[in-house]
Amino acid sequence: VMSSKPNVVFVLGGPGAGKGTQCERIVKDFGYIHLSAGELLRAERNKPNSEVGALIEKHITEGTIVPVKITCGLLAQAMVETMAVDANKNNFLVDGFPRNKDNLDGWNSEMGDKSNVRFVLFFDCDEQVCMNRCLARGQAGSGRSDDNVDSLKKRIQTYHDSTMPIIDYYNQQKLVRQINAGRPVDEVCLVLIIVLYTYYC
Ligand code: UP5
Ligand code: MG
Repeated sequence: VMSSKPNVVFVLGGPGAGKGTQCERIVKDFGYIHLSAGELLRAERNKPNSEVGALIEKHITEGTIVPVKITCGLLAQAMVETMAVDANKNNFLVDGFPRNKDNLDGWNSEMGDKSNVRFVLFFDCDEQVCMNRCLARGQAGSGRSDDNVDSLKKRIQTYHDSTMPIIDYYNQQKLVRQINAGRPVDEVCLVLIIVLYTYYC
């Protein structure tokens, strides 16, 4: 049972925009818990007895989006477990979600009343830069089954067709904080810190 509602910051941007890298950099100083939807899905897929592991892996390699019931369930479970250990850990960076209308609707119906979505960080990055970063990561041995040209083309297409409309939706609600993510890691991080200070101070 949640003692108080979790505060949620959604982190969106194309594949390889640097969502995970930047989230890891700010967790400590801003007291966030980082939940990557993609990481939670990969962990579920890796469980030997998962009933949805094969389904998840198919979506990951095809660059398509896992049904919200699965993803939202994993996110909600992670938040409940975190807050059960320490009720003060109630500020979450939810990285890589919601990615499409199904995700958004599912979140709103399951979590709308049980969480406070504070704002959305949008890491804006040229798609060729995104592609090159993920390919380099694959070549360096990431082991990710979607760090190859075929999967990346599909991931970028899905991002265009399905995720950009979600960013537009939050933008209309004035909830989006946009960050130029094409710069080196340290520079992006500095801009991010300024954006967060502007919000919290
Ligand atoms: N790097 C990072 N920042 C850099 C910078 N400024 N300059 C130079 N290099 C930089 O970074 C990617 C790579 O780039 C790394 O090697 C990094 O060192 C370097 P990372 O921080 O990992 O970027 P990120 O945006 O997190 O990229 P990721 O590949 O994780 O993005 P995706 O959004 O594609 O992946 P995710 O894990 O979120 O999802 C994978 C799949 O899971 C999806 O395609 C989908 O099939 C499924 N999924 C769902 O179905 N539903 C969900 O809700 C979430 C995922
Ligand atoms: Mg990531």
